[in-house]
Amino acid sequence: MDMKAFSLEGKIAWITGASYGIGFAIAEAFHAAGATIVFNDINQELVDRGLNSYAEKGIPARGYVCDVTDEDAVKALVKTIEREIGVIDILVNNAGIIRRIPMTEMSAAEFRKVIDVDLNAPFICAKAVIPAMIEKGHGKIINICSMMSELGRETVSAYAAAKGGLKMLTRNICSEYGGHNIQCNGIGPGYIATPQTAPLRERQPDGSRHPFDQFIVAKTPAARWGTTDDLQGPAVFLASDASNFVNGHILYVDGGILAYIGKQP
Ligand code: NAP
Ligand code: GCO
Repeated sequence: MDMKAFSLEGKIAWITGASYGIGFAIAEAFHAAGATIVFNDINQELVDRGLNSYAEKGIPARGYVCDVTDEDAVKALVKTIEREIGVIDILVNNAGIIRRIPMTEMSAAEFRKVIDVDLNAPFICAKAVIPAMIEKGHGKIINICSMMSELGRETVSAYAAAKGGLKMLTRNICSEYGGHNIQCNGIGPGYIATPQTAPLRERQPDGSRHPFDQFIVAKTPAARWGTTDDLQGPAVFLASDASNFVNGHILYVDGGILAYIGKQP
């Protein structure tokens, strides 16, 4: 096999919400594999923070302010990227939010907000890049799903509904555009140590570990939280020609959580 199939040399990758965390780690890996990195985030402060972090790693990334729920802004950004850099070969729908609120206490507005960022926005971004991908003859779309694409738990009804929907949007983009040599797959991270999950790992006042932290380690056959680095290899694979016949698949990168019934009490 020609290992160049894993290379992203000459590809342009747009990773949404990639100033830090999972998106940043994926961008870092794409750069190492040869891609040109473009990212956006919700405000200038985050974009500047991202640009500094990329510069520190020697990655010449281009960063833009864009709210991915705003269809006009997304369309304008895609046009700008096409004009200033070139046609996007790889889109990673990474931007996301979570609200941990018991369902009966959650307002419809709060529920809608999560659906808007975690489900409607990937639709908006994918829709904006697909026409040029069709014209170019290929494209890769990677949707960042979740354990909550498969599982539920207390307080995350909106997030689970959105990430479950994102799994099916992934399969539908594959179904609708696979014939144009566009592969749309998902990555389902397990519990990854990022600011998003920091509240679940906070030390207790007596210095002991958060009960949820202990629960997750017990529920994960790998017996640890994931790191953002754990997602890099899978992301490069799904962005590269090595996965050209993988389509509509959700690759769970979870240390085995979904395979495991849990420890007998
Ligand atoms: P994150 O806090 O979810 O980072 C996502 C980034 O997206 C942040 O910079 C965020 O800005 C930005 N963002 C939010 N709304 C946006 C919008 N409307 N337009 C543009 N950007 C927006 O951190 P993460 O943990 O790295 O998560 C990345 C993705 O992985 C998310 O989709 C998340 O649901 C998913 N995920 C995370 C885990 C985990 O364990 N950490 C596991 C599975 C899946 P702000 O900082 O202002 O919010
Ligand atoms: C939670 C977590 C999650 C994770 C992740 C799991 O409160 O249960 O925040 O939902 O972030 O998406 O894959």
